[in-house]
Amino acid sequence: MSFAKYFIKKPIGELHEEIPTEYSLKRVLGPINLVNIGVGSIIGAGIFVLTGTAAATHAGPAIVLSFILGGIVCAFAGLCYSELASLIPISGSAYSYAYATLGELIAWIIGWDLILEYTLGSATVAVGWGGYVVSLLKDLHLVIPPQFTAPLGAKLADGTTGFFNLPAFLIVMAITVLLVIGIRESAKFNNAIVFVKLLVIFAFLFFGVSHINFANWYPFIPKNTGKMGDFGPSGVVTGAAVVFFSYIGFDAVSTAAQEAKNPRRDMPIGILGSLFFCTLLYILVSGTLTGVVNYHDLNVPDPIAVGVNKIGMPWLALLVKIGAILGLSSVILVLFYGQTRVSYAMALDGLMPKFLGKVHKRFHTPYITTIIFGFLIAFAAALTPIGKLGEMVSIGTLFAFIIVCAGVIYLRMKQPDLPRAFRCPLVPWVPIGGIVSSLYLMSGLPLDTWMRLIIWLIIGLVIYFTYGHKNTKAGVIT
Ligand code: ALA
Repeated sequence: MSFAKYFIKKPIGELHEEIPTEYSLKRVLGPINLVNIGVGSIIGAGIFVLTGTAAATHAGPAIVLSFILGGIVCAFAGLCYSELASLIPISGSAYSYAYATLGELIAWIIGWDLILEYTLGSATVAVGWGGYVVSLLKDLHLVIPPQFTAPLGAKLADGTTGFFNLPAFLIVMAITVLLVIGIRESAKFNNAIVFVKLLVIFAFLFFGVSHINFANWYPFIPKNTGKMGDFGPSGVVTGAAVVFFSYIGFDAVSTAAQEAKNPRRDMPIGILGSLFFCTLLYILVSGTLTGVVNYHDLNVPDPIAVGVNKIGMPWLALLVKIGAILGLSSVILVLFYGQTRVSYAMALDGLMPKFLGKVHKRFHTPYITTIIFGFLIAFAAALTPIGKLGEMVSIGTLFAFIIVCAGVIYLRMKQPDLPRAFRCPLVPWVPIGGIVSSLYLMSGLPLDTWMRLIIWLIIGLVIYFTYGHKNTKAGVIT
C-alpha cells in the first residue's frame, strides 16, 4: 500500500503517529533482524561474481581499494537514507520518502530510477545465478550447450557465439511465479539464507587465508594499459563503480520501517550496521581471492568457486556453489519484489497506469506488474552481458543517492524544525560528500552507460509530463 498520497496531504511535522490502523503492520523487528534483512539483500552477485570480473579487467589486487571506495560512498548515502527513513517511518522506499517530502516530480524521478535499478539489478543477479548453476551442473557432468548459457553475440571459448542465457531466463520466470502467488521471503527463510551465504563465505576465508601466495598481490595496482579504467589508479575507480553493485540493497532495510519496533533508533543501526559488516567482509574476501588466484584468471562466472578449487577442496567448491545459488535466488527475489512494490505504489498514486496497481483477487499480489516486469527482466538477463547490466544498475543507484543526499540538505534548509529521530552528522558536509563521491564513481563508468541513463531519464520525464502529472492530480488514496 502506498502511503505517499496520504502523507503528502498532511503538514509534514504531523506525519509520525498518523498511520491509519487498518494499514499498520506489526512492529516485530529489532536491530538484529534489520541488520539481517540488510545483509540478506546486500550479499549477492557483487561479491560472488563481479569481484572476479572487476579484478581481472579493471583493478587487479587493488580491487580491495575499489571496495573501500565503494563502501565510503555508500556510508555517506547510508547516513542520508537513515535520516530520511527516521523522518518518515512508513513502509516504502526512497520513492515514498521523496513523495512525502520533496514533491511529485522528484518522487517520479526517483521512482523511475528505482525501477531501472531493481529491474536490471535482478537481471544482473540472475545472470550470476546462471553462472553458478552451469558450473554446478558441469561438476555433475551435465553440460548445457554454451550458446544457451551466454548472452546474444558473446564470444565463447570454443569460437562460437552466445545466443540466449537460458538458466538466467528460467530463474527469473520461476521467481515471477513465486511473486505472483505471493510467496515472499519470511524473516525465518531470510535468516536461513543469510546463514548459508555467510557460512560459505567464512569457509572460503578460513581455508583460503593459508593458501595466499603473496606474489599474486604484486604489483598491487597493475600498470594502466593506456586506456582509462584498465588498471592503474583509474582502474581502481572503475573497479569501484563496478563492485559498487555489491553494496546495493542496504536501502532495503528502510522499507521495513513500519515493522520495526523502534524505527527511529533501529533504522540507522540496520542500514549502517549491515553496510559496515558487508564492507569488512568484501575487503577480506577480495583480498583473499586475489591472493589465492592470480587476478588474470578471475574473469569467470564463478570466481569464488575457482578460488576454492585452487585451494584444492572440491567438496568446499560444491558447497560454495550451492550456497551461492541459494543466496543469489533470495537476492533476485528481494530486488524483484522491491521493483513490483515501487511500480505498484506509483500506480496507486496515479503516476503509472492504474492496471499496474491491480491486485490479484485470490493471491492479493500486484500480479500484472509482476508478470510484465518478469518478462522484461528475464529477457534482459537472457540477452545482456553481466558487466553491462551491473554498470547500468550502479549508475542508476548512484544517481538516486545524489537525489537523496541533496534532499537531506534541502529539507534541513526548508524544514529545519522537523522531528528527526536520526540526524545525519555534519550536514551539509556528509551529504555533499555523498554527492561528490557518487559523481566521482559515476565518472568511472563508460560513456555508453551514461547515455543509457540519460535516455532512460528523458523517457521518464516525457511519460511524467504527458501522463503521470495529469493523472496524479485526480488520484486518491485507496
Ligand atoms: N548487492 C546485491 C548483489 O551483490 C545486489 O547481488
